[in-house]
Order: sequence, then C-alpha cells, then structure tokens
Amino acid sequence: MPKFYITTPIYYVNDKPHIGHAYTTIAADVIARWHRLRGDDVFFLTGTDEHGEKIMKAATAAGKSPQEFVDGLAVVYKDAWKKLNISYDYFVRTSDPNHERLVKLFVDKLYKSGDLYKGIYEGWYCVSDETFFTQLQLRDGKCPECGKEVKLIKEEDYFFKLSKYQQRLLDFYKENPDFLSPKFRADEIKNRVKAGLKDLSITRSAVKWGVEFPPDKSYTIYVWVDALLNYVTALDWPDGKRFGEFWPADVHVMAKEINWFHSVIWPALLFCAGMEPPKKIFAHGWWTVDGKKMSKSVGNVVDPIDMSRKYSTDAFRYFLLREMPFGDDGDFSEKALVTRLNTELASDLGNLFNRVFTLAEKFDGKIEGRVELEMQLDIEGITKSMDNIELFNALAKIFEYVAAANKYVNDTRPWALKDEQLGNALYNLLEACRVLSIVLYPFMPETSEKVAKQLGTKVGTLEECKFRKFSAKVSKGELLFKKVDAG
Ligand code: ME8
Repeated sequence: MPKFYITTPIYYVNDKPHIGHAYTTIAADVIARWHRLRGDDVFFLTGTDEHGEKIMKAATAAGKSPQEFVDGLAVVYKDAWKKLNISYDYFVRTSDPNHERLVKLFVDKLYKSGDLYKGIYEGWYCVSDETFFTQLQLRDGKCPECGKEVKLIKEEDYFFKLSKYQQRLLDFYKENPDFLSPKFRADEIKNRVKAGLKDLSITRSAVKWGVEFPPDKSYTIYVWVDALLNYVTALDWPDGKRFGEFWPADVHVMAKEINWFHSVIWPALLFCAGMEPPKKIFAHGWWTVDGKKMSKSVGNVVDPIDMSRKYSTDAFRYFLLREMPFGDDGDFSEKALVTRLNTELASDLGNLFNRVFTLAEKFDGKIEGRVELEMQLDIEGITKSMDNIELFNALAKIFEYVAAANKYVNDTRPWALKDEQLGNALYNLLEACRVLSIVLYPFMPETSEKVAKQLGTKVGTLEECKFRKFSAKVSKGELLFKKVDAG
C-alpha cells in the first residue's frame, strides 16, 4: 500500500482557531481523504505549537500557568477540528514530554555535528511571529510580516550555520523541481537563498517556557526549531516504526508567511542531521476578511465554528476551497458564502439529488441501464488536479458534471417518461449520484455519506467511480442543503 504523509502547521495556542487555521486544516483534510479514497495508507498530522514568548505572554495575560493555559487551548483546537470533520491521525503538542525528549536528542545531534557555535545576536525580534529580523528587513520600524512592534535584542546565543547550506539548498531545489510549491512562490525563495543566508540564532536565554538546550542548560531552544521538529517527533524519530514508514513527508501544507521556515531552515536542519528533507512544501495564500487582514483590533476575526454552525460544516468547507484557487490570496465574506450555498449547493447539487431521489423512490419498475449517459465524469482530470493539489480545479470539474447531470434531467424529462425509458434514465442518474458521492467525499464528507445512505450504499472508493450494475434501494432523506436568507 503506498504511504502518504501530510501535515498542517502546528498552530500557536495563544487564542482559539480562526478561519485561516481552519482553511489549512480543511485543505489538508481534503487531500488526506482523497489519498485514502485512492487506497493509500495515510498519516495526517496536525497539532499545536505551545512554547515560546508569545504563548508565555498570553498565559500571563490570562492569569494562568503556561501549561494550564496551553492544555485548555489544545482542547479548543481538538474540538474545533472535530466539528469541522478533520480526519487527522495524530495530534502533536510541543509540550508533550515525548516531543521534548526527541527535540533535545535532535539538537544534541546538531551540536555534535559541529554546526552550532556561540556568538552575539543583535537585532530585532517580533514576538507575534517569533521571528528575528535585521534592521533592513523592518518596515517603518515594525515587523515586516504582521506590522506589530519589534524589540531590540542583544544576547549571547548559540547559532546554527545556516549559511553553510546555501549551495546544498540551491542544488536540492534544482534536483527536486516540485519541492517548492506552488511554482509561482519558488523564485522568491530561490532568490533569497541565492542572495546569501545568515546564520540562525537557535537559543534564547530569556525565554524559560521552552525545551532546555542540552549542551548549555541556561538556554531554551528557539521555538521555531522546537516547532519544525514536530514533523518527525510525531513519527517517533529516530527509531519509531512510523518514522520508518512515513518519512520523508509527502507534503507540508501552510501559508506563505512561514514558507521560509519550511523551505529553507527545515531542510537545512535535516541536512545537518543527515536526514532526508520532505518531498514537497506547499505554501498557500492568505484570507482577508471584507478586504482587511484579520485582527482582533479591527474586529474582523471570523470564527470557523460559528460559520459551520450557521451554514453547515460542508457548506463552509466547500466555500473555502471553491472561492479561491488553493495557493492564491482571497477575501472571505459571509455574503459570498451564502451566494454559493444558495446557488451551487442548494440549487445545483442539492436539487439534483433531490429530483433524482424523489423519482427513484416513486418508481416501482426495474431500474436498469442500457442507455449510457452521454456526459462522463472526468475522473482522470480530477485525479490529476487532486494529485497536483489543485483543489479548486478538481471542484470545478466535479461541478461541471453536476451541471451536466442537471441538464440530462432537463433534457430527458424523466417525470414524463414511463417504464423502460424511465428505468434507463433513472439508472443513469442514480449512478451519476453515486459517483458524485465518491468524488465529493474529500470535500463534503457528511453530504457524501448522506447521499450514499439514501442510495442504500456506502461511499465507495475511487475505483468504484465507473458506472456498474445498479442494485440499490433508494430511500429519500431530508434536503441536503437548505437555502438561507441572503439578508
Ligand atoms: O505560524 N489565511 O502558527 P500560527 C490563510 N506555530 N491561512 C492562515 C491565515 C490566513 N489569514 N492565518 C493563519 C505558526 N493561517 C507556527 C507554525 S509549524 C512548524 C509552526 C494558517 O498559529 C496558515 O496555515 O500563526 C498559516 O501558515 C498558519 O495558520 C499560521 O499559524
């Protein structure tokens, strides 16, 4: 059985998840479910990033100890993923003793390699992004990523010789043209690496909420090194069975602001430890809300659980993946969600199922297929899009098929047909519905399961996407998507 290992970033638990976190996690879930449909043995990892200054500050503000604070929020994340139907296989937490133990082991390995040295760090630090910046990188004296205040740090630290890996990284990108994805983000990374790499400070002396740095216990390990290692500690590197089976990862999914850490720092750390880098880094775009970056002070942070409660988890999942191509930036608006729900889900998809099931339930003759549907599901095209992580294109192809099936209903007018002719039309339509329940499954698992149930069957595998002998007893259930008032 082919193995497939996919990860999301581990999210900072300074607050509950918003739609940005939900987006990456849902997209990864869609890809994981797709690979399970293909018959792959999938390991889907998500989790929480719980150490560092940012979390420590949030815990203090909440009047809690850091551990108590992160324990509470890890549960909030797990609950959210349950409500959004995220089928992760393992939830990693960086405050987990097993993770901490393995991080120490890895960093000790880096130390023994000779690529760590002690030096003076002097520069700017953004606590919100847990990132170091040079004076030149700042924008109007603030963090170039999030626009927040930065602070000047001067301390003696241990450094990782990132600069040593410049050529090795460039060679690796060249030999592995699919590593940096999507393609349009690759040049930015390559150009920055070509321009030269600065060594990376990988310890903090002032930050106590972190993993102890084994060679010098007066330091903790920089939170980003701790965090990146989750991708292998969750597999029980170095000796675990899962590590042997699933490393290197097939794809790490995240948004563009942390592409650098994944595409440059992570492979360099792995090279230093004598390990293989992941196969692909996929950095998608950013959601804004009503045209603005989401922030508490603007008051436009959207809660994914509110959206799922209001419009259904499947409608929310569908909207996120249909509204913008995976990779690009886009804008979230509830109005746009309602429009897609009312038209594409209720009128097009829901109505197709409803019409077909109503007819099938009433029909008491023999449903048999002699007239093949003229329109065929482009399963090859969908497979190609899904394998290339073009989720938007795959959905577009699936909905072309929905449109063709609706057209078939309008053209054949089965309600006016009788006996054999009606049996043939129903055969085609029921098979179209069954096949749709398979390809829609990664995106809208609940809907797919309901459709399969109404067809008297279970959601099939990809191999079962071909029309076959019909042998199901249809029992129509409730409407799959109800229109909502656009307000
Ligand atoms: O960066 N649009 O965690 P984080 C789309 N702990 N995606 C968004 C988004 C938006 N507006 N906002 C957030 C960290 N995301 C580190 C990661 S991994 C070893 C350590 C998603 O809580 C997107 O995936 O800030 C982004 O990369 C991630 O949340 C950042 O989550």
